[in-house]
Amino acid sequence: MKPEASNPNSSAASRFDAIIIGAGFSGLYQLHCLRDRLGLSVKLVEAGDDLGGTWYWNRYPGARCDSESHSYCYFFSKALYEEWEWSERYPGAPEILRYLDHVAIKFDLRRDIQFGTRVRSAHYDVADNHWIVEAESGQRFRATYLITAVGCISSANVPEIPGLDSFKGKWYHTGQWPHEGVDFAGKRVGQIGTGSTGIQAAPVIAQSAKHLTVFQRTANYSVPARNAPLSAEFKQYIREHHDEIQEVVESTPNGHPFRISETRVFDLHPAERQKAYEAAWEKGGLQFRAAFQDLLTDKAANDTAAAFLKSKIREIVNDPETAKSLADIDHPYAAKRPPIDTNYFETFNRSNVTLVNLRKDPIERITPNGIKTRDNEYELDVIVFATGFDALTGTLLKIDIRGRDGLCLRDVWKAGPRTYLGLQVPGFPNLFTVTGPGSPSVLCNMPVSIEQHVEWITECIAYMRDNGIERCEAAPEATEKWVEHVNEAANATLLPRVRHSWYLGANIPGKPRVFMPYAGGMTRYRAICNDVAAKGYEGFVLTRSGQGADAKAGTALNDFEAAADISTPGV
Ligand code: NA7
Repeated sequence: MKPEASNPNSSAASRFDAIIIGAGFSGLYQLHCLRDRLGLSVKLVEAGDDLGGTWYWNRYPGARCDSESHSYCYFFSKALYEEWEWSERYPGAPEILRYLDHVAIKFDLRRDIQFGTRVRSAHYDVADNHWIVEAESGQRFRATYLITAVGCISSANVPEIPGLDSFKGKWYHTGQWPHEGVDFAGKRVGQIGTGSTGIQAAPVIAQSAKHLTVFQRTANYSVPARNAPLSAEFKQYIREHHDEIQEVVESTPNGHPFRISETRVFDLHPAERQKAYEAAWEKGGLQFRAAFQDLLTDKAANDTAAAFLKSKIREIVNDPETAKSLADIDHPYAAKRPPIDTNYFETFNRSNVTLVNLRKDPIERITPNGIKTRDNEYELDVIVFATGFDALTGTLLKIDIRGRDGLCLRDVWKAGPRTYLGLQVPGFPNLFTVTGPGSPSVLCNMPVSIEQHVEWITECIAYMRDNGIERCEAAPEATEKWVEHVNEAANATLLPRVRHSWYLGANIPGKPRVFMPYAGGMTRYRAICNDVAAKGYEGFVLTRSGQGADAKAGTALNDFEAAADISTPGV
């Protein structure tokens, strides 16, 4: 179908087969699949002025991906995989943007993307079986299928600390970083937050700031990333081993290009275990987690990793009080997102860096001149909020999404997100969510999760069109069962035990505490999704033109239980 002409000033809706929201990894591939494989008319709308998704916004100092570059990319095109050359073990934000630009050029994607278009609402019109998507500008689009590709960590969280308005200096959130950069030379900088972002940013900010004060609420583990330029041999290995690397990322639970050891912590004597941890520390990055199979399922096993990592902090950091605060970690290793770093703990040995332990001396307010804690006052020129995101649901719920019978997604998810496979929500026909809550998403190397979701959605839409199906909607029973399974998978790990985790929504005041990502592992999840599709989209209500619902809601229910052998870790 040919789209109607799109006039940004017209309130009449432009019609397409599909609207995609978001031009990051998900949206770009979804556009390619729907337009070039299925031949649909597609419009992709994006709030930013260019593509990149999370990498468009997150341009803070030190912004770098924690997945290794040869796995942080698309696998669907072998030619693309082989022609692109990564320069370092982990790709920095600018290199990822260059990669996505290359993808957009190679597949001629930009012509169907409208930038600078933030979606305000998406309402389902039952009579017409169309979604009406409205931008903040008032421009409207109509489409049969609506695919949200809005990212999991795209809604910046600036905490409500009293007095921010009175601050005379400048402040920035890492997730909304000015594209022209920030000059810290001669500045007294305060950084709030020590998650993955803060741990990347602090060492870089410290190099140019006059003084950096890091405000730490929850101490965090970190493993050296051991980033380095890729050798010519490794680049050649990447070029020549697309299939093998793809096989590994698609058959490991978290989508990374290395396998998790099958050894359990207590299979080894303490001295051998120490050697294994030392070797994993030397390898660096997220590979540390792969040292043992049971780190995320057995607390006693995890305690040994925690003790090792805390001892490393004490070894690296010279000042005993600072080391004590940095190593005072209250949660199991990797039960929150495990950061990796380049000289994070070493940064606290610099004479221009100070750590403030907010557990002992909490922030009271921001003043015109800086930050006032209970016992001290810190004079600052710049405040950097590395305070994370309203993750997984925040961006979706900012859009006024209404389904059948006026159902509002904000109401439906009041007590926490409920989805079928993280892909659909009952009451919202033909609305598909790429890496939505209830799918592995942030527990997996994102592009691997994304490719699986986008391909599944594409095949589902192809099936609908081949079979004269107008509407596809998650069935309530299948959704209930899936939510139960998501909880069961989470409870088989240590992850839900961390009370201050953003996986649980705990970083956002008032957000319901629900474990949002699927912790059963990408491999298991992929098998479940394939099985659902092979059985004619079990658990979805499919409606043919002029007919009633072809519901297959009941039949999938036992299958999760069969797939749900969660005795092997999924994270
Ligand atoms: P995170 O992991 O949510 O980290 C945010 C940090 O900010 C964390 O240390 C928080 O402490 C801290 N924080 C949040 N609010 C406050 C307030 N009000 N006061 C003091 N400290 C606060 O976000 P990141 O951006 O680091 O990482 C998100 C993902 O991006 C990451 O997993 C990667 O996938 C990329 P808390 O732990 O809540 O006590």
